[in-house]
Amino acid sequence: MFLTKGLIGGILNVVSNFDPSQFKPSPPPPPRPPLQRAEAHESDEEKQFRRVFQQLAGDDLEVSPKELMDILNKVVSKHGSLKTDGFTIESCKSMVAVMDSDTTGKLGFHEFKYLWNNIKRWQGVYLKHDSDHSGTISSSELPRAFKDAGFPVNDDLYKLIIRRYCDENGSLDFDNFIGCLVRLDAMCRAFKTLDKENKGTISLDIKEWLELTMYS
Ligand SMILES: [Ca+2]
Ligand SMILES: [Ca+2]
Ligand SMILES: [Ca+2]
Repeated sequence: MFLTKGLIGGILNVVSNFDPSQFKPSPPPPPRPPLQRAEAHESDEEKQFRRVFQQLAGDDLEVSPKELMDILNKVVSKHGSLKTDGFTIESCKSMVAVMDSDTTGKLGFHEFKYLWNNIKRWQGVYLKHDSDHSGTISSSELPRAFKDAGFPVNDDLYKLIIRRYCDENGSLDFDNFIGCLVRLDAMCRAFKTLDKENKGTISLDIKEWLELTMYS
């Protein structure tokens, strides 16, 4: 499941104006002024994100599922508007698995940066579409939120997502919302990688199918 550089580049370009320094767990650095942020060079941003990454990843310079769980739970604990019962180790293992392009079992710098940019973007989508400020995305808020996140999925898939990710009241809390979108995004990218001629169909043998589904 190797990702094409162009695909990642295109997505990173869309979200390149976020400020990674805001995600340093402790102590939080002062936010940079908006003008400076807009004019920052891509290379500076990358350097700055690398410094943050080194702190989060530790000596092995890779983010394990446990490290990812601790980081995300630390971040969401500072956002009262994001309702969540916390990211579980299972959901973090799954996120690492679907993002782990080079199969190291952990997230390296580029894998983590891609995930982090998406989570930041989807956090904005979550807050924007929580119309009733309940702190969760209800099944009626879900279609617009997913469309805004870049995934206009059909009714059958919505029903399936609700069944799999929503609680008994039909609401999606923040960790489930992120877990669902990370998986949806990864599965779409996996499909596109396998659909080399862009035909809209792929052909897998049992070995390829199991490799794709068992590490996800
Ligand atoms: Ca580590
Ligand atoms: Ca990896
Ligand atoms: Ca809501």
